[in-house]
Amino acid sequence: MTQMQSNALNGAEAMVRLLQAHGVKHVFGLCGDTSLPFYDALYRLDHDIQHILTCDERCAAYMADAYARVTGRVGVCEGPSGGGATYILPGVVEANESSVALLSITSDVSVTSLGRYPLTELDQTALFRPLTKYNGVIDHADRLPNMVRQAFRAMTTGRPGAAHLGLPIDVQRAPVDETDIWAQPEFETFPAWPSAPDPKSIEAAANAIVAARNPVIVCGGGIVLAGGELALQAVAERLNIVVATTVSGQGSLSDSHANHLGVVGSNGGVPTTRAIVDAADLVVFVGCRAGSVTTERWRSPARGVKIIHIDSDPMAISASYQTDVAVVADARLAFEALNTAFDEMGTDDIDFGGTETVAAAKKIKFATFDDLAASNDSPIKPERVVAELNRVLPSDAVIIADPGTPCPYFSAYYKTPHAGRYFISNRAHGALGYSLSAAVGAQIGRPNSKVVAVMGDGSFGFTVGEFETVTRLNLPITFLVFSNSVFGWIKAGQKTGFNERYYSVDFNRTDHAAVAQSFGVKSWRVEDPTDLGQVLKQAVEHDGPTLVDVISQPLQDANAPVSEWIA
Ligand SMILES: Cc1ncc(C[n+]2csc(CCOP(=O)(O)OP(=O)(O)O)c2C)c(N)n1
Ligand SMILES: [Mg+2]
Repeated sequence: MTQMQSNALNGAEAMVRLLQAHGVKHVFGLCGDTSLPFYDALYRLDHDIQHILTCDERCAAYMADAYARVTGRVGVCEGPSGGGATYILPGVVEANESSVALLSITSDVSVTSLGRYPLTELDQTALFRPLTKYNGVIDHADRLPNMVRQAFRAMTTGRPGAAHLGLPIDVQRAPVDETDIWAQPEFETFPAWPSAPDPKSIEAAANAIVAARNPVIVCGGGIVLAGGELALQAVAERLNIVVATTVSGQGSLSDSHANHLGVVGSNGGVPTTRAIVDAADLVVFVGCRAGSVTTERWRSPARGVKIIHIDSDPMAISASYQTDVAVVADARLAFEALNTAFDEMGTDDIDFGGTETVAAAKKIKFATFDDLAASNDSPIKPERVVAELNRVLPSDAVIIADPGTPCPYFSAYYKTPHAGRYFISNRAHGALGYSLSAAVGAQIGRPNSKVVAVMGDGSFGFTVGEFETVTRLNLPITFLVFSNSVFGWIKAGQKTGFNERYYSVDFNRTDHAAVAQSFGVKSWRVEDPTDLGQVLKQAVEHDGPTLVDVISQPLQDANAPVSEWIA
């Protein structure tokens, strides 16, 4: 046992105090041997951090990720060395590549035991290196405070992202000077220290926009992350420009806004909305990587179209398209600067006819959707599910959509009445099994909102164990399963791209309602579409966790808003 100096905390206590100093209120995680001093510090010290015990470190990271997305605060997860560290990785990389501030703390074997085969030894620094913006195992207690601050600075500034800190058990026991416990207050939320654009780049962007014939703005996640919704709306309205979003960019404008075209790209886009991007002579990408899904494998927009790209991360700009005007800046500050530039230029005589274009495209898009949504066929069509949920959910509901049927269907057709963060999908890696646990983080971050997780039956199998956490905390989340007993997205790929050679994609039907019920989740199974509306209403209004198992049309047979199964 280390002898403590009088003005010293031990490393574990210092970690708790530093988290507290950075405004952390919730930590999601799972215990382990090497974490014991840290847990003991959480037990003994007086603080306002709530630890949420999970059933799997992967789920802890997904919870922290969704918590960060709905609160704008740093999400924190933790797990033990070895297996805990390897299990936590999927959530860390998802957050990092989705520009979400997430701190992953993993305890570690003692520094002094390295190389002598202590149980769970692993090179954790190497493990997390490609997944994080900041990463390090704290090899000496004196370095602990500064490394925590570095992690928070990296997560919250510039392009936000994930950090990993390894916390060896001997460092948890070693003394740390109390006077070194302090935090930079701006790092509680992200983006911190947002960067304003170079005025020359704004002038060039404003000139290029007013000179265009058919400009379209395509928003990635950057607008909502930066809180730039109102500034975007002002630009869109004053010039009457079409605004489209990526899957991650949903909420940049309200879905009911007349300039909002909706989601474009191969997952959630439809031919009529793609045609509008294809007709553009100028595309303004904002907070968007212009990756394969958004651009339909870099075909929409076509090469040669004039591009303005606004992003806080210069690495995203001109990665795929030669760019005419690059604006390296926070999306909110960039749009505020554009508004000022347009004020000075005077734009009263400019009208790009965006609302008319959007109205015409949406009429075509929703005509087909509305027909299918009214169908009383069984198995139940995904369109019917989206339409019924849209009817029963309150306007501030948060939807979390997994890959498979949920992501394209909710992206294309669910209408969120407000701008802001009301839709979440794990689009960086699209790993199955995100929404069930992400819903826990979202519900804890927004305790007064209705949170709904929509998943395929494949995703259900990945993280079903987390229902224990849900019922232990009695979170009033509604889970919806598209039960089609198939990895439908992949079967659709085999159908369209491999001449219907179906191979190893079908599986047994699970009684998801019975499984969830056994955890204590109030559950229903729905086979008849005419029952769906009233069951969903009951589920959504119940004051505890609920699940609705929908026997649904397999994705490969549906009229999915997907143009490329191999994204
Ligand atoms: C962890 C992980 N493994 C594999 C995949 C590849 N994948 C993408 S969609 C999909 C099928 C999804 O099946 P399900 O959840 O049942 O939804 P459905 O497509 O049937 O609606 C798979 C396997 C993935 N996204 N994530
Ligand atoms: Mg399925």
